[in-house]
This record gives sequence, C-alpha cells and structure tokens, in this order.
Amino acid sequence: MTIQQRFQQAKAYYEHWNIDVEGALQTLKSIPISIHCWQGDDVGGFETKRQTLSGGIDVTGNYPGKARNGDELRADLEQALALIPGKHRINLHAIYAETEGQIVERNELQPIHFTNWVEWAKKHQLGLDFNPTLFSHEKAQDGLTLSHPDENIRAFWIEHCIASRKIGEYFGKALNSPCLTNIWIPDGYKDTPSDRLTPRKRLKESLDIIFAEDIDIRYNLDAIESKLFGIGSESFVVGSHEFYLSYAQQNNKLCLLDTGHFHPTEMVSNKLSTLLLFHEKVALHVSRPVRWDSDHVVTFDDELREIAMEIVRNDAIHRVIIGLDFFDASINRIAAWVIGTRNMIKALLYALLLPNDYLRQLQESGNFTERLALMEEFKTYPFGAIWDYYCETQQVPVRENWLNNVKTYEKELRTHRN
Ligand code: RNT
Ligand code: ZN
Repeated sequence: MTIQQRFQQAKAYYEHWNIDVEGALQTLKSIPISIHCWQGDDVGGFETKRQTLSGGIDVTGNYPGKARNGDELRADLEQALALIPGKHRINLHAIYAETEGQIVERNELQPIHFTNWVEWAKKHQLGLDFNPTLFSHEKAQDGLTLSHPDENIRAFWIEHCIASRKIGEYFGKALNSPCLTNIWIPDGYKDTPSDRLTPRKRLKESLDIIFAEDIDIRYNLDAIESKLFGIGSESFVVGSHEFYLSYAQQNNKLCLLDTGHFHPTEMVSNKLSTLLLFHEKVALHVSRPVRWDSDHVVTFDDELREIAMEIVRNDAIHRVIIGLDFFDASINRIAAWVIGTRNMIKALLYALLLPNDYLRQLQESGNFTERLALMEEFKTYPFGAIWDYYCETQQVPVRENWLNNVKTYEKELRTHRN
C-alpha cells in the first residue's frame, strides 16, 4: 500500500468520529516551532573571548562535529530544517553574534552583529527569536546578574537586556514577524539564604528599567523565564515562578514556562489553562527533564502530548508560543534537533486528531467511563499513517528515512570538522 492509500484508510477511522483530518493538517502547517540554535554547539556561542558554560546549566557528551561558527551552525540548521515538516523559527542567544573577530561587550551588541542571521532567515523564510545571555561571562561568576548587590554589575546586565530587546525589534521589523525576546537569568544561591526579599526586590527594579524602554509589540514581545533550581543555586533562585508570574501579570509581559523548571511531578500541561485565562499569550520552552533540569531531547511522551492537547483543546495555537530548549552533546546534534522538533509537531497532530469536543461533553455529563475508554483507544488509532502522509506532502523524509540524510551529512562533515 502507498502512503496515500494508508492515509485514506486511516482518515476513515477518524472521520467516523467527525474529525476533520484535512483541516487538522492545515492547522498543523500554521503552527511555527521556535527551534533553539544552541543544540548545535552545546550552548557555546561565537564570542571572540570564548567563555566556558556557566549559570548552573550543563551539556554532557562530546559527539564529534559541533558547529564552530555561524556558517557551520546555519548549514547544520538548514540540514535539520530540511527534515522537519512545516515552516518554523530559529531562536538565537546573544552569544551567537558575529563580530568579525572584534571583541564587542554584551552591553554594546547591536543589530549589525546579527545581519548574517537576518539575511539567512529572510532567504529561508524563517522568523527569529532572541535571548540575552546572562551566563558564561566573568560578570556572572558570582551566580548573580540582574539581582547582584553591585550596582555596576547590575547596570551592565540591564544594558545587555535593553540592547537585546532592540535586536529583537530589528528581527521583528526585518522579518515582518514579532520576535520573542526572553530573559532568563541564573541568579540564586547554593545554600539557604538569609534574605530572600532583597535580591528579588533588586531583580524587580532591574526589570523595570529594562522594560521602561518602549518597544513596539508589533516587532518585539518580551518574555521572562522562571526556574526552580540550578547547579550551584540549589537552595534559592531569585527568578522563581511566582516572581515572574506576578511580574508578567502586573507589567503585561509573557510568562515563559520551561518544562524542566518545576518539581519533577509538577506539570506544565496543568498550568496552561490557568495562564490562558489570565494572560493573552504564554511562551514555552519544551524540554525533557530526566530527574533534574537535564535538557534531554524531547520525546513523544505523555507530558508532551498533554501539553499539545492543552494548546489544541483550549483553542490556543496562536496564543501559546512554542519554543524548544534541550542540548544533548552525546548524540548527533542535527538528529537531536530533528527528533525533538518532529516530536513536538507530532504531538500537536496527535492532539488535533482527537474527538476533543465529544470528550469535553463526556466530562460535562459525568460520563467518565466513556471518557477514559475513548482516550485510551485513540492512543492506538492509525495516527502514524496520517503523520507519514503529512511528512510526504511537506516534502520531508517519511518515518525514520531522515536518518539516512543525517548520516550522509555527518560523513561529509567529518572530513571538514574535527
Ligand atoms: C536554563 C534555561 C534557559 C537556557 C537557554 C540556553 O535553565 O532553560 O532557557 O536553557 O537560555
Ligand atoms: Zn529554558
């Protein structure tokens, strides 16, 4: 049987439940995923004065062939994008600036340092998102940045964040699609603090200064990302969930929820409906924590599907900004992007192919038996046939065939990179 025939057969199963399969594929096509560039080089960046990774995050593994500069990283991204169905976005960090060998301090970064990325994004019709980098830097060595007691250190990072928002604005204007500029800071303490309020007060004040600069939301959207703990900040993180939730609410900013930044049994899927009730938009860093915030490659697991269901069922596909955040250096980095991104898209398709209205009615009428029965049966519906058809119509390899492309690319790459 051809992919097309298998699709027709599978479609009939879903149509029996009044599920509009073609409509679901159209919707899926319109959902961009913001793919993080930092999986390609282990969150290294291209600064002239290279710094080792800090901030309580860690990348393990030493798989050969990581990208060493902008051209290599863009080539690798192009290879990954060719294996992922749909049109997406690329998420950059300030450390991916290209300054032609000049040392440019982070607080002095400008749009001009990102023109290669913008030209490339234009050529490939990609949107760009952005993040100031408040780690891997001598001024972040104390584990404190925007909440540092030293006014000069705070000022440096405030300037960096303002510069970043302007770079975001430039991306948004140049590419005609608003850039999400997300601030994440590592600030916290290894051991029990004697004062939790003062650092949080300083963070609030720093954010107020950063956001005082009025930037048009048609071009740049601001997000703030919370965290529970990091390596070296086990006992206290200044930018906690409550902190940013309150700040975002009061100042009309986007809350960014990273799926690795909560207690192991605390699920982001369960938070989305609440955020959607009180905020116009929500942003995500979809990651996979394994026992801690380990940033493993996203798999097609229960929580990923549950997140996708929340987005689809709550009619929020244009209100939840989906970004990925993982970094695994123990496997082929291009494969990591492909696996994680394809899984995110697959989960959205899975959610779009459920009888969501009917399931809702069952719950409202108290019919929990049928609700459970159907939710379980749909897990083994011929979903794979619809996914294969989508990949084929989007002109990307079907099923595991993409692995051959990655292997060929890897062979070529091994002769150039060492
Ligand atoms: C760290 C945060 C943050 C980073 C990236 C590199 O715990 O998740 O989003 O992973 O900015
Ligand atoms: Zn994150």
